[in-house]
Formats: sequence, structure tokens, C-alpha cells
Amino acid sequence: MTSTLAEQPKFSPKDFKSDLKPIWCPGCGDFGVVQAIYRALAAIGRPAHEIAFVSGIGCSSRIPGYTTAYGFNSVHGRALPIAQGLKLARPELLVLAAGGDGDGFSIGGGHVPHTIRRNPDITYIVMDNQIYGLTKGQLSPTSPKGLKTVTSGMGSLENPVNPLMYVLSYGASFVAQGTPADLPGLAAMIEEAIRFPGFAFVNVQSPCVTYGEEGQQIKAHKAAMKALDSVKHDPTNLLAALERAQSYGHELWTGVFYRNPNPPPTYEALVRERQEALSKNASPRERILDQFLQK
Ligand SMILES: Cc1ncc(C[n+]2csc(CCOP(=O)(O)OP(=O)(O)O)c2C)c(N)n1
Ligand code: SF4
Repeated sequence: MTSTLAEQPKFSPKDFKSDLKPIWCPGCGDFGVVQAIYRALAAIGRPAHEIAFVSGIGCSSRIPGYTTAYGFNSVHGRALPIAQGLKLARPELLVLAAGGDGDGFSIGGGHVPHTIRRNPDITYIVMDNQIYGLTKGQLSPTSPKGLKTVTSGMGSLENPVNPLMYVLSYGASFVAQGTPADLPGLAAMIEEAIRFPGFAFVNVQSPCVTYGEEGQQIKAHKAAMKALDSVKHDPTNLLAALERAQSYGHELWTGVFYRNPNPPPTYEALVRERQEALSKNASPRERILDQFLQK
């Protein structure tokens, strides 16, 4: 079949690549993540000026600057509240939030459940490298027990946070995990998360080659990753998703863990509904002013 002009995609991945040169270390997993985001945005087909990308602070949080979307490299741990405010004020924008595992599950960990219970239509991408990269290799919330770092010379004594269980148990409607070792898979997953109507979480196993655990490289991920599709995982089954998610840190499952078949309304839709209901019954402004003017 010959393709017509109408069938041509509106954008290519390079339309979303900014002129800023990434300053990540050579081999950092985040290079692959930004490539996957370019591909996903091209497939979505919305122009860069209709996209807003909010991050916290960290190596991974530099990512909005490497795209042509509007970007805000904000405050450590605060990507989600800022992204929610933005989505409420400008619901027509496509809003992405991103950051590291430290940003999302340490300092920003308290924002995750509250975002999930509101369910704004935001896609949240966490580049999970199990370390604080930007500040030169301290323990992060997802560091494995026993990991030796600059802040745990004899090995970490704590169990890691499991980001997948965390978001699933608070009721997130879309939960997936990917790795830049499978770029097409990661791009497709991010595209699906963006298209999902509501809060969507993508945990990306993105290796820190400078401070991360030894052997954490794209090559190792390629060998370790296992597709959820290959075991006929049912992504509409929350209990099956929770069961699979338990192996976080031991097995590298990639794909969609959970996709709620009946997603709840978004926060923006509920707020709009409430505003409309209130404005219908509101007294005319003059009558409200009269109440104050009367003695
Ligand atoms: C309020 C505040 N506390 C601490 C810091 C220092 N800080 C900057 S980035 C960071 C952690 C980075 O780790 P992560 O979020 O996992 O991102 P990565 O650099 O690994 O991508 C910390 C502790 C800060 N910038 N602001
Ligand atoms: S320190 Fe780690 S996370 Fe940061 S740019 Fe380098 S490899 Fe990437």
C-alpha cells in the first residue's frame, strides 16, 4: 500500500530533542530514557508547546532541559505537586513529571500517595538507579541491602523501598517498568502511559555507571530483563500485578504490571464538575455584595 501525505506522522523523535547537550556520564542509562521519551512524544503527535515537563533535582531531573517541551527543573522531591498544580491550571497541556528514585521515594515520597489518590492525568517517569547520582553516590531509598556506598562503608542495613508495590498498593491505575536496554519497549510503554487517562507511573531501571552497584550496566540489563508478556501476565489483575512486583530487586520484569480496566475520573475532571455545579447555583455577584453592604 502506498502511503499518502495524510498518513505521515506529524513529528519525528528529533523534533523533541533540544539543543542542550546532556552532561550525563558516558554510559548513563538516562541517555536511553530521553531517547525513549523523544520516540513516545513523536508517536503521540502533539507539538512541543502543548507539553509541559516537570522534574525535581538530580542527574535524572535534568531531563526536561533535553527536550523541546516546556520544562521546569524544580526543587528536590517536588516534581509531583508542581505538575499537579500545572495540570489543574492548564488541563489541556500534556503534563509529564520525572526524577530519580531519591527524588521520588525519599524526599518526595510523601507526595506519591497523595498524587495517586487524586489521580491527575500525569505521567510520572522515575529513573531508578538505586543511588543518589548527582550528589556523588550516597544510599538511596531503592539501594539494595548490603550496598557499600560513600554513606554506607560497611554496607546498607536497610531494606529497599519497592516502588512498584508502593504505587500499586496506593491504587495507581497504570504501573509499568522498563529499561533503556529495550529502547523500543520503553518508548512504547511511555507512549501507553501518556495515553492512559489518569496518573500513570513508569519505573525505569536506569543504571548509574559511575556510582551505582557494580555490574549495573545496559549490557547486564539486557541479559537480565524478562518481559511480562512472555509469561502471559494479565495486566488487568491487580493481585497478579502485586505478586509480580514483589520480585523487585531480584528480577527485572519489564512491561505493564497493571492497567486498571475501569480507570477512575481524573482530578481535573472532578474539579471542573464541582466548579460547574457551584457556578450554576451561585448567587449573582450583586446579591453577594449586598449581604456585606447591609447593616
Ligand atoms: C532540599 C534538598 N535536599 C537535598 C538536596 C541534595 N540533592 C540533590 S540531588 C539529590 C539526590 C539525587 O538522587 P536521585 O533523586 O535518585 O537522582 P539521580 O541523581 O540519581 O538521578 C540530593 C540529595 C537538594 N538539592 N535539595
Ligand atoms: S552520576 Fe550516575 S546517574 Fe549521574 S549522570 Fe553519571 S552515571 Fe548518570
